[in-house]
Amino acid sequence: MTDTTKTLCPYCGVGCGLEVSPPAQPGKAINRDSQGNPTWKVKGDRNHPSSQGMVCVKGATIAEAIDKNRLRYPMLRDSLDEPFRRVSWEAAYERIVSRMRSVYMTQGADAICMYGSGQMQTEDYYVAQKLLKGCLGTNNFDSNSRLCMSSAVAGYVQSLGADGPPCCYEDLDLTDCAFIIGSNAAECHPIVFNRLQKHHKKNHNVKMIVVDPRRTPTAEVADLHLAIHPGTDIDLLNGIAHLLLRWGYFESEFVSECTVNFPAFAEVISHYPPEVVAKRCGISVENLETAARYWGTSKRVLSLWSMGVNQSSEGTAKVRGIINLHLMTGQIGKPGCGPFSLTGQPNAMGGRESGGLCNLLPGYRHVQYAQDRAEVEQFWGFPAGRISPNWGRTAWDMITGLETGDVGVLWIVATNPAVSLPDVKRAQAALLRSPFTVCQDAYYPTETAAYAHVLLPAAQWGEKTGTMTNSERVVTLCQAFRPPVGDAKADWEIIAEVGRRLGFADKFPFANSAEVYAEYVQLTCDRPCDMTGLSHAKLAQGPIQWPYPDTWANQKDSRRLYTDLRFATPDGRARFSAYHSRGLAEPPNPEYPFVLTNGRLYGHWHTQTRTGRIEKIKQMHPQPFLEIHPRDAAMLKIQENDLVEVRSRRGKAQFPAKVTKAIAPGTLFVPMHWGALWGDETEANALTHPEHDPDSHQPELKACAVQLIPVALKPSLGEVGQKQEKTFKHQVSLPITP
Ligand SMILES: Nc1nc2c(c(=O)[nH]1)N[C@H]1C(S)=C(S)[C@@H](COP(=O)(O)OP(=O)(O)OC[C@H]3O[C@@H](n4cnc5c(=O)[nH]c(N)nc54)[C@H](O)[C@@H]3O)O[C@H]1N2
Ligand SMILES: Nc1nc2c(c(=O)[nH]1)N[C@H]1C(S)=C(S)[C@@H](COP(=O)(O)OP(=O)(O)OC[C@H]3O[C@@H](n4cnc5c(=O)[nH]c(N)nc54)[C@H](O)[C@@H]3O)O[C@H]1N2
Ligand code: SF4
Ligand SMILES: [Mo]
Repeated sequence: MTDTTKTLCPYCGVGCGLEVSPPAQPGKAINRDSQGNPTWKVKGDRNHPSSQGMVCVKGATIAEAIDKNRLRYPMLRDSLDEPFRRVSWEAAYERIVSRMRSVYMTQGADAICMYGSGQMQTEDYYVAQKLLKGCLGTNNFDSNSRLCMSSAVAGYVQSLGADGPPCCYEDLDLTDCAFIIGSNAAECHPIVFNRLQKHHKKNHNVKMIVVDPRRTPTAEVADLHLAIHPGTDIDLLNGIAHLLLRWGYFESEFVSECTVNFPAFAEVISHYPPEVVAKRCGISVENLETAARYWGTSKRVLSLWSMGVNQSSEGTAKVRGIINLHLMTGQIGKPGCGPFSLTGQPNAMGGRESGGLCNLLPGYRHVQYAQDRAEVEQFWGFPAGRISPNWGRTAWDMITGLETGDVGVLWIVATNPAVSLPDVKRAQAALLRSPFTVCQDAYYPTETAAYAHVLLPAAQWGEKTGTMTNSERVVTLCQAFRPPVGDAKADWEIIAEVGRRLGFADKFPFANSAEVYAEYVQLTCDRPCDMTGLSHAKLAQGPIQWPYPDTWANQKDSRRLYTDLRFATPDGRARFSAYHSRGLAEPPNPEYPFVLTNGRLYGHWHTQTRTGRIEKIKQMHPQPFLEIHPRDAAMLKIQENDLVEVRSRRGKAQFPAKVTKAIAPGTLFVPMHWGALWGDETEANALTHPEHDPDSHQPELKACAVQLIPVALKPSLGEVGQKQEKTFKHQVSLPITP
């Protein structure tokens, strides 16, 4: 085979296009990985509009992970103390269907939950929504986007009337000022960041502001780094607004014609004079004024944000605070400016479009609106009233539901909650009590597999064809280039088959994912995310940005939303929000005097299921660490590389110290990537708490109060976190090659 297949990088929401070709090609040397093994050749797709041929280390090395430690066959056990045994699909389906039926009969539909992920393709998401929300009549489908983008969704919906980032990557080349808040784009969205940095370097009057408690590689290159205390973003945003108003940087015509609620906002920001704000945020008045001046004097300000904003108990208010600044300065709906959330996962956007959260329905609809429910019920052919008007269980509510016995089936797809949920020791204890957990993953072992009764092997990237939407609303067809390993199947196929066996054969007639997509896009008709003009056949010719209604013969200009300055609200006006700052849910105190934050490193992806198996990346990031300011380190007599125990009210973990001025005094940072399989007591989430935002229900993963204890006589440093995979008590060894 010599064919090159076009697809998308399966990691981050930048959504870089890739070209993949087989290891052996006529006339060429066999392509090999760093270990000398033949491997698929992956390079950037120059024709992809979003990335133009660029890739980062994760995209470039992805092929090295696709055959290692794969889950190849369905596996089953009756209880968690038993070893798994390999079974047929027939037996696995039979077990799942009979359990779902009995739980449905005895506890009701709301005892059944599916926990999915922004790494599912849109087709997978859609079939899952139809099964849970339509066939079963429970809204208990939530995804890890609850931990990721849900505050951005709530903020966009409340301020602009609909979800959907209004900007595009071209704005990175056109802006006069990039306002990067709570995002370490240099490590987490590298190709977006490179593009911005190029523009910044070339144009000396272009400004870059970074708001982050750490001096990250992103902050390193900024003109202005505001190292605010964690959780003081609303003070800062209101403080910038205060100065803009005071100095007259204010688009009164736009505000009066295109927005509502400005008076309430003006009242709130009157309480945020620079002296008060600077003190609360831990920055100088001068720097605060510089930020406001950059905002006021730049024609086009582009805000970029990610988890430092969203993962907060006031995440929605932070997002709306960013949007407020764009509204008061009229910086929206035009080239080079606007509020632009950087999506985390490759298809978190597709998940939002297809209704993949417990409060959403396909086509940017909401479970609480009667008309939205009625439209979907009718389209799916269910009687009126089938879709519940209530939010289903959020990711964390599934955990508390296991604790109370209200959850009888938990079906986990493409996420590793035994590492990634907050207060993960509590989450693990709840999973241990689960009467029936299905874990559908591409890899084995994962930390979550240890809590499963059934393991279902998922075909992963490159083994199934489906679509994903990136941060700038570009939809890419991710084409299969090889068959699934072992008995693995595409996620949508597995979910549809369970649906058929539960008695809904007529609802899942799909022969392939193109048919699933063709049905799904109809539900976007006349919605803000209208993509009725898209199909697999059309996307096979190249990626397309939405909106893309079928009334468009060819791509029109979908680069920016709201260019007519009419918003998706009933009256067409955007809404100012008026929030006072509430601060952290768990502020430091004398007993727990430090604020611990956490996040990502350039090479690793989340819980390391892939990147932990790639040599180059392991060498890049050999072990976890704790960033601590020299002053705090001196106070506690901690030296570089000393092992330190970090304790919160919920748990503890240990890390070698990295003494650095990149972190502010009083704040600490650890990476999130080291779960139980990759280290001893190196789980960031053993420390975090589940307190969440009241609107988005997104937990405040980014901050908790901790104390530090230097560990004197612990194992030598080299052993910490460097460990390769541990084996579970009852792990079966699975063959690596078929
Ligand atoms: N290399 C890599 N890239 C990834 C991923 C990965 O696992 N690895 N994951 C992808 C996913 S799913 C996501 S969601 C994104 C996340 O992308 P980012 O949000 O950029 O990544 P994080 O490192 O989680 O957090 C960003 C920053 O928030 C800062 N922060 C903490 N508290 C606060 C606060 O109170 N205010 C402000 N302003 N900042 C604060 C932290 O110091 C940190 O530097 O990355 C995506 N890209
Ligand atoms: N402390 C702390 N915790 C966090 C965060 C943080 O910043 N700090 N960030 C949160 C955020 S933003 C996110 S997005 C989450 C991420 O957390 P997770 O979603 O738990 O992390 P991943 O490692 O990406 O897990 C994805 C799983 O899907 C599997 N997989 C890959 N492809 C497929 C497929 O096609 N089908 C199936 N069925 N499985 C597949 C992988 O093998 C892997 O096990 O973590 C959250 N948790
Ligand atoms: S920037 Fe994101 S999408 Fe692009 S190659 Fe890197 S991980 Fe993949
Ligand atoms: Mo994320």
